[in-house]
Amino acid sequence: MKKLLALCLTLVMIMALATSATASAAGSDVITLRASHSCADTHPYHLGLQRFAELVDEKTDGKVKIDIFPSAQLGDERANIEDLQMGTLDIAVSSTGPLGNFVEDFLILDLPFLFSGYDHAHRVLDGEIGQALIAKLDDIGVVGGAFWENGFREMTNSRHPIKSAADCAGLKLRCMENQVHMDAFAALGMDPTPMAWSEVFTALQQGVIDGQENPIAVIYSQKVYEAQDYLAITNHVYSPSLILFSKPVFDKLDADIQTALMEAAQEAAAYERSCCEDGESAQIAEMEELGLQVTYPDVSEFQAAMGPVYEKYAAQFGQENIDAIVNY
Ligand code: EAX
Repeated sequence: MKKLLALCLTLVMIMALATSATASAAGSDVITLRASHSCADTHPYHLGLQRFAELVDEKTDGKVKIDIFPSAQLGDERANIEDLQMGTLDIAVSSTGPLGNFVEDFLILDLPFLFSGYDHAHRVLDGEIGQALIAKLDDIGVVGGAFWENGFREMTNSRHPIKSAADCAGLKLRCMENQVHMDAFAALGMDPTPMAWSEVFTALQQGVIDGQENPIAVIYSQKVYEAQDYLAITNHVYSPSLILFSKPVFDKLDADIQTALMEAAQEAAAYERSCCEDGESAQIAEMEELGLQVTYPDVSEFQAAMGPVYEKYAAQFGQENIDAIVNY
């Protein structure tokens, strides 16, 4: 039995080494790192990774190449994080939504209406509050490169237009695997249904769920409007993303390559964020042209419904930590 266990462990290690950071044919000295994300190859995650790859190529004089795999080809966000921990995936760009399942402190970022706008979110995440969270990733076998962006999340559905918070009641809404989001949507009388992103479009088409919520760049690039009739601009949660490295892989790289990866991750952040923000208005207008009915409900009603959520999470995170973000 012990021999069998030893053999299995050996096989796992060989697979991890073989499937992760790949030094190509002997003598070429080129290291190829595989990068995964769950969105379309026109989404800012992909554009940001392309910019990241260019910067890494420049900073390493061509010694490190980045192979990008979009559309959850290498797994959804939660699975990607697990693979980074094991060293079977080198790099992933993920929203912070699933991260709360690995580092509970990240859940504070998911509180509805916590951030007043993009500038506020960037100040917090790029300042000591965000950087302290990134440092905690080391404990779970992941190296945080930099906060990138997913964006402010909006609601789509196919039952009826959302013109007020009351219109949310009864809607079966797909959400990320994130307890704060589930509590927030339940507070609006919705039926929050956690589901991996790659399964959502089919579930919408089949009517298994009534709607979903995501930033405009995701709704647009994934053509969610082809499976939905209504879009409500609620900005109910600001969703950060992160470019993440596998710690088992990262720690094996030379110091100069580690520095190049971290610098490229940080330098690509501004570009990736602009790709999320700059296109929003035009993308909303184009989707409206394509038949999506867009509403702009009074979000103060949504905020008022979040009282119990803030009460619950003030006890968990500490009111002083919530205030520190709100007032940053
Ligand atoms: O990270 O799962 C989600 O709704 C995420 O926002 C999406 O995959 C982009």
